[in-house]
Amino acid sequence: MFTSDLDTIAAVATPMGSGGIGIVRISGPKAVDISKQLFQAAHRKSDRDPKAPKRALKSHVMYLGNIVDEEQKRVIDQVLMVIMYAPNSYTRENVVEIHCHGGPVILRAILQLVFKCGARSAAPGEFTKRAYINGRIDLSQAEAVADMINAKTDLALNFATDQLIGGLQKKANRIIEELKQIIACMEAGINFPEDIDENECNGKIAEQLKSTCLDSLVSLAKSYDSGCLLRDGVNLAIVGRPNVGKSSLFNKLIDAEKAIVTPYPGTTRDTVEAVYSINGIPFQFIDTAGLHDTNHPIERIGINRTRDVLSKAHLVLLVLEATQPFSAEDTEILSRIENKKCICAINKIDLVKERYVNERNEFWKDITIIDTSAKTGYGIEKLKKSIADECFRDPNYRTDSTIVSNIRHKFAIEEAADKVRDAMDVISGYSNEELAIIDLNDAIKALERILGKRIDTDVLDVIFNKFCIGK
Ligand SMILES: Nc1nc2c(ncn2[C@@H]2O[C@H](COP(=O)(O)OP(=O)(O)O)[C@@H](O)[C@H]2O)c(=O)[nH]1
Ligand SMILES: [Mg+2]
Repeated sequence: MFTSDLDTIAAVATPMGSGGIGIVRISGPKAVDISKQLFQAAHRKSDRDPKAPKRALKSHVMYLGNIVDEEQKRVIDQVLMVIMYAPNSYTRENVVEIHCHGGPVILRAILQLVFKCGARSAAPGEFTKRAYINGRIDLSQAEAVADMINAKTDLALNFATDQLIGGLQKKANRIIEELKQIIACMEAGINFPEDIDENECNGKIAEQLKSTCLDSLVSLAKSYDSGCLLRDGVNLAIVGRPNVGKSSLFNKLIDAEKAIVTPYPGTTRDTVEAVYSINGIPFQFIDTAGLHDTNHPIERIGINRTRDVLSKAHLVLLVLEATQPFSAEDTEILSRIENKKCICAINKIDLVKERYVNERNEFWKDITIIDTSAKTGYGIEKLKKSIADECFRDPNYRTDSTIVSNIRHKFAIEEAADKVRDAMDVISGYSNEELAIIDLNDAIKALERILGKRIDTDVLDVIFNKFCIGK
């Protein structure tokens, strides 16, 4: 049976507020012994008679009983308790879960008792770290657990779940296998040169490296931009001249009357923010005071804030007014957007039969323009769709594909891709094949780091410190 020489850890696994139930989790060699010290099963005579020998509780069965502090002769709570014997548990160690009533005082009291019986407080993510150390999951899967817990939308959850069930692991392992086979083939060429037509073989190897390894690595690395936006959300700043309807559109986009709207220019003094998801993508919409020049001291502060917001924005919604021609002021605003991704809404379309915006310079050729009316709701759904599409223009992006959303994975994949490119250069230059094999082995090592092989303990600490306690 699997044994671990690690000590025994415990933590509250549920949030520390009030709730229907709360769970104290214990993992390690002393977990079962601790459970015997503090748990008295309700329907077992042996537990009620302290002199009777205690029979072992079955694995993965919930038992009703009391948590008793023997020293103080006090029942703390009536609970359900389950033991999961190693290796059939989350950590692959003996794990005990005490499902008590969900109050912070109860949870704290039970946890203190567990500590008194011999466990120590778990560090953030330590249960998952043990699952990784004890070989139940690889590092990419452990990281996915944190992403799942922190997922802000269904879509972000989908990608994290894909990683947890081994999506990235399978891709990395497939490429590692391909690389190993190619290395074996090249080594055969070195050892038995007379059996192999070198030109033909080199051509085939370069081709194979590109199609089975490099292309996949490049597209995985590219998915990182989308992955980050999905995980952390997209900052979208709404800018435009005063009174064009920025705040009105903001309210429409988030389906709430959050920003103040009046007919008076300069109403929005400070930035107003709201989180709202479109097609499963979390957006942080930011209504701004605009970017125009003003002598009003309060408005000027708001406009400075707009500049900060703009610098952090992933996407800009430029609002123009359909009743007015494109002006020098709009050109000025455009120049401040610089090279950010941008969508344009021509608002107040309800007031005109035909809109302006004739001046299509270079800037406009890539910009999606949507006619809207914040007053009637015209074009709002189309605008939402364009906003979501703009973030994920990459044709490789599909909702069922594996997406890299972790910078550690991205760096490892890029390093592997660089090494494969180096090897391809060596092969096509007919130089020393052994050098190419070294490059390909380095590519394998980089990919294995994603799965947690040969990884520094410092890196592990950084990864698991981001988890919550009890996970
Ligand atoms: N007719 C019409 N009026 C609008 C529309 N959008 C906003 N307004 C009005 O325009 C004025 C300025 O709107 P506001 O959202 O405060 O503009 P902001 O200064 O750009 O934030 C208000 O009186 C709004 O009711 C629209 O699509 N059609
Ligand atoms: Mg406003």
